[in-house]
Amino acid sequence: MNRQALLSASLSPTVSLTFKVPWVDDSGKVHVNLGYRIQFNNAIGPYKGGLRFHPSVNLSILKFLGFEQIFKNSLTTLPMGGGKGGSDFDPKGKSNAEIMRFCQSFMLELWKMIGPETDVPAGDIGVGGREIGFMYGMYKKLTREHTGVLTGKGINWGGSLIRPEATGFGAVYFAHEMLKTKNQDFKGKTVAVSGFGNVAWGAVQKVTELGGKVVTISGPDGYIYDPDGISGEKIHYMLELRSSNQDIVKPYSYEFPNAQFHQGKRPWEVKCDVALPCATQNELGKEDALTLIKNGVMCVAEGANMPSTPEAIEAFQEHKVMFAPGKAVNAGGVATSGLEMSQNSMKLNWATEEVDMRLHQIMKSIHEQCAKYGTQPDGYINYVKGANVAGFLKVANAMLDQGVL
Ligand code: NDP
Ligand code: 2IT
Repeated sequence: MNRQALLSASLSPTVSLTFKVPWVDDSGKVHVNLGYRIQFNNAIGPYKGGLRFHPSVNLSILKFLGFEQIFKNSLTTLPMGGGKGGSDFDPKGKSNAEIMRFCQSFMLELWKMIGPETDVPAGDIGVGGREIGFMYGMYKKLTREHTGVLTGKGINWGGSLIRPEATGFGAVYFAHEMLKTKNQDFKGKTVAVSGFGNVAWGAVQKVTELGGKVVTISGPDGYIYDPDGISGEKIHYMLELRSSNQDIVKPYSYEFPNAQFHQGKRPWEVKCDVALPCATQNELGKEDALTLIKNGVMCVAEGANMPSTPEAIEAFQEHKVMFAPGKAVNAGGVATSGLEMSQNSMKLNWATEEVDMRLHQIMKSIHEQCAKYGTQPDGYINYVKGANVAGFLKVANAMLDQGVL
């Protein structure tokens, strides 16, 4: 069989569906958004990946996210293929009832192509526990089945403990493994985090637990610099800000007067030892990378999907700064989704300690795989190469085993 032809055929998704999502707002006005689901590759398990609700969503963005998801899911060591989906719907400023009507309408189309052994969507930007609940309710009504078709479910109806924190916790476990290669840890380290969503929140919490000081968070309006560190009640306040559906971080600086708000700026100008971009794609460019390097950053670990531009990654690698890509660093989210699927199949719930222990173990194993395939003769670990090679090999071998499909 021509291996190259078979593998290059896989550069296109198996299925790429676009559908309309009509919904009615609280004033009775009808809106129509576009919904998408991309089923990219199911060589090693059912299609698996998040749903993103954000006005910037289009097929092109979902295709790159779905492609990355294939290799991320392979790295987790769990049997999950790659997919992604979402809508250009903007949840910002919408009422609870509007979000519910939108999610129900979205699922009225999506349900036909998903299932616990076929395709298992989850959350991403703009999709958290509330949205998963509304979509799950509609799926259940349409199919008359209570199954593990979505992950990120509520803890009382099939969800897993630790899933909300998992991406951020996993990212910090991975960064900790990176630091360990230099006989270092988080104690006493200054850490810059971007974003203030689901991933950023878990990362801030875990860095603080491990003895580091997080000094920044950010939103699309700018970033907060808090020299006293973002911990304790401040993390709870960050969650409150997030649940207000406003997507601005400025109010943090009114609540905690030592904190400064930097309008329209990114956190990468702050002096830090570790940088964790946790907001969105292309949020860290070459100039940001050079500023971080000048200020002595030693480790950059991507909590978000593709937040660093290719030029920024090149700069980190040229200067031998430890840099690891999202597909390795943020794989703890989907890995814990995989653990949720296992619990659903067995119809039981693991305790917090058990899920956290498994997550920690998976992140260590991903780090080992990256080091195995990415360590250069001079000892520098090229985590981008390591993650790509390790993730790809498993999928490619499975595809070759299964033939032309
Ligand atoms: P959330 O929706 O919880 O938070 C993302 C937040 O970042 C939004 O409030 C968004 O605001 C904000 N944001 C968008 N652009 C910027 C920007 N340029 N600067 C600062 N903030 C910005 O999403 P998540 O935390 O779930 O996702 C964050 C990233 O992590 C994404 O790249 C996602 O794909 C990735 N990820 C998420 C996983 C998960 O389990 N949730 C798993 C693995 C990766 P606004 O809406 O106004 O733009
Ligand atoms: O980008 C990602 O890995 C996610 N949004 C989580 C996907 C999942 O299926 O849990």
